[in-house]
This record gives sequence, structure tokens and C-alpha cells, in this order.
Amino acid sequence: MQFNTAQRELTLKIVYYGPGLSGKTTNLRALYQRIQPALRGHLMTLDTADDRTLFFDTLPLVFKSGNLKVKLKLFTVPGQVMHNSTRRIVLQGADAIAFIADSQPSKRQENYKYWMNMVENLKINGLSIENLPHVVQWNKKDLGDASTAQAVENMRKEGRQPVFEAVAVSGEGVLETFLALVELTFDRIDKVYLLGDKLGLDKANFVEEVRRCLVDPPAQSTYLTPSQPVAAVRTPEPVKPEDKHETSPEQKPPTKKVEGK
Ligand SMILES: Nc1nc2c(ncn2[C@@H]2O[C@H](COP(=O)(O)OP(=O)(O)OP(=O)(O)O)[C@@H](O)[C@H]2O)c(=O)[nH]1
Ligand SMILES: [Mg+2]
Repeated sequence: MQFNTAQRELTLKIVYYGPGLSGKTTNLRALYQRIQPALRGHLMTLDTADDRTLFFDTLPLVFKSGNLKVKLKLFTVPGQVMHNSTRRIVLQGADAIAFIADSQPSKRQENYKYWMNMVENLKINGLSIENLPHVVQWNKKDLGDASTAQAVENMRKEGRQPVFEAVAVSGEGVLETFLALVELTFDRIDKVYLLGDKLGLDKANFVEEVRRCLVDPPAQSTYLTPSQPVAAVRTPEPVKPEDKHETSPEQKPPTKKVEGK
């Protein structure tokens, strides 16, 4: 969290993390499409020719809450194995994480591997998933099967973090994931920095302002309840030992895209 006292500006960094091709960039694109055109900033993506994220994507969302200017800076990490150092750098100073898992049954181990990779990279940055607001999104629901539905249900039963299913290509579940994370993030920073007491920020107002930035936001969040724990470590499902080989597939030249207003 950054707070600029002179300008009364609060900046929060939200990182979309997960395995390669799980749909992190697609989440940001879908979100971009659902931000009121008059209010949205630039979605910046830097991809290889085959649309793999090379460094990161970024999308800002700026709104007023009380007499504060709030800037949510959304980032995605590149999922390819060889970009681990970039993933670590993007995590620096993260205030919240949306973990985008892939629902395809064949990707179960990959999800686990990247969850552990995230935990490790957070640790190197002096952060811990135990103290960071986070949600899990099982994206590509359309490619999941009964075993995926079971895994999602099991994770929900554990109740360690909000769990969403999504089809990011069609926008399904994208706003729900984001809004739940915004709520959790507010709870956490309020608890740590006493935003309510010190800056007069109010959660309902904060969330409402974010919703106002969106086109047709989903009905009020029924997902989170005040008694729900903010964050805890998820015990990953047991899977085979992770494959640590870092391969370096041939890279295609990057293409930078900026989606304007
Ligand atoms: N069927 C299906 N395809 C999806 C879904 N979400 C994303 N995709 C596709 O999956 C591919 C990868 O999506 P990206 O958003 O680029 O994945 P990423 O996680 O950003 O990948 P990296 O940048 O390499 O880490 C693209 O072809 C998307 O169109 C989904 O819900 N269902
Ligand atoms: Mg990407």
C-alpha cells in the first residue's frame, strides 16, 4: 500500500497470479471491458507473438472514496516457467492476490506447482500468503469435469479463502472474483492501517465506488460475510512431486498493446 499524504492518494497493488495460460490476461481484458469507458485507464499488455505475457499486463482503476483518491493497480504475472524472476518482481509490494487456477483436469498439478511457486516468491519478497488478502478463481470452467467440480467443492469446504468459478473468455465470474478481492483487501488494510479511523474511509462506500466504476456489476456480494476469515494458508491438494526443470522455449518477438479509452 502506498499513501501520498499531500495528494491524499491511496494506491493498492492487486496481482493476478497462476500457471501459464490459466487466463490471467483474459481476466484483465474482461475487466477492462466492464469498466465504464469514461473512467477506465489504459490496459497495457506486452505479449509474445503467440499472446503469452512477456513481462506483465497492467490496468489501473481510479476512483474517489470519501475525500481520498484511490488507485487500484492490477497486474498479471507471466506464467511461463522461464519468467520466474519476473513473477517475483511483480509480486513486490503486492496488497492482494487473485490466484487464477486452470480447471482442466490435466492442469491440477500445474496449479499446485504455481501455488507453491507463489508462496516461495512471496517469501522472498518478505510477504506471506497468510497475511495477504487472496481469492482463488478456477477459470476455464467450460473445460473442467466432475473431478474439477469436486476439487472446487473441497476447497470451498476448507473455507480458507473465497473460491470462484469462471469462464474469463466470456466474462463469467470475472467481476465476482475482483469484487470479492476488493472487499477482502479493504478489510485487511483497514485492520492494519486503521483506514476507517485515520482517513474516514468506509467499507460500504469504498466497495460501492468500485461497483460504480463497472458496467452492470453483479448483485451485492453475498459471498463474503463479516465472520469470514480474511485469509489463511490453503493446504494444497496432494499431488506428485513438482517438476522443477526450467525450460526456455524459443521466444517470439514481443508485441506491446495499449487499449485506450
Ligand atoms: N475455453 C476457455 N479458454 C479460455 C478461458 N479463459 C482464457 N482462455 C484462453 O486461454 C488462453 C490463455 O489465456 P491468457 O489469458 O493469455 O492466459 P495467461 O494466464 O495470461 O497466460 P500467460 O500470460 O502465458 O501466463 C487464451 O487463448 C484464452 O482465450 C476460459 O474461461 N475458457
Ligand atoms: Mg498473460
